[in-house]
Amino acid sequence: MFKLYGSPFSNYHNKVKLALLEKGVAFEEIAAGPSQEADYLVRCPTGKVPYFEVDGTLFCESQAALEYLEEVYPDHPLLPAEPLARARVRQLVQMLEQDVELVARRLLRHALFGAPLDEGVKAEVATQLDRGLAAFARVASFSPWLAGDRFTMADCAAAVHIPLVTRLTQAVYQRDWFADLPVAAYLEQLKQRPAYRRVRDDLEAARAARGQ
Ligand SMILES: N[C@@H](CCC(=O)N[C@@H](CS)C(=O)NCC(=O)O)C(=O)O
Repeated sequence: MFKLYGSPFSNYHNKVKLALLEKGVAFEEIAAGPSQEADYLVRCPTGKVPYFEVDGTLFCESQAALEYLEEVYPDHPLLPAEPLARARVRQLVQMLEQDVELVARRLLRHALFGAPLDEGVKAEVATQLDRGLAAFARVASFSPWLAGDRFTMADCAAAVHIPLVTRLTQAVYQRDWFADLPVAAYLEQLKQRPAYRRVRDDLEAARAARGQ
């Protein structure tokens, strides 16, 4: 049984959960971390969420989990069959995470928890988002899915990262960096998928339980 440790508040946790649900893989979801405590770091070396356990072996990094799931559970594929098409899906995931999500993440403590935000950081993030989103827009097809006519692991990433990036940037700049992309229709189409609805419903329930 695949064990998913983390929290429905984590977009990276939800990316893996969405892939598990899309593929129909049985899994156990266990509340955990993040933490820099020594006993947590033994289980998850980054101290982040999510992390995973398969037959007693622990590992972390959401993309490693998606690749593992794809190899072990080839049914309901989240990668195309053809190697170059696979490379283009992986390119989308990496660009979205490295050049968009990780950049916007620098706003998170301010946008969600009211921590101070340095004006220099604010300006730097805006510049990097302009570049990151422009690059992403050059390769994302939205026809109707990110990499074409099949739902892929790039959509597992986009489904959870786009709403967070939108939330963070709206809070800090009152600007929608996705305005030139068909993101509203894309998110609407995601809602037709039971796996995505389950991930969203679990997040809403967790927020309600916290009074958010
Ligand atoms: N590259 C990691 C990123 C995981 C990540 O950033 N998780 C966040 C929550 S969404 C976290 O645990 N943050 C706490 C921290 O950075 O200490 C992955 O793909 O799993």
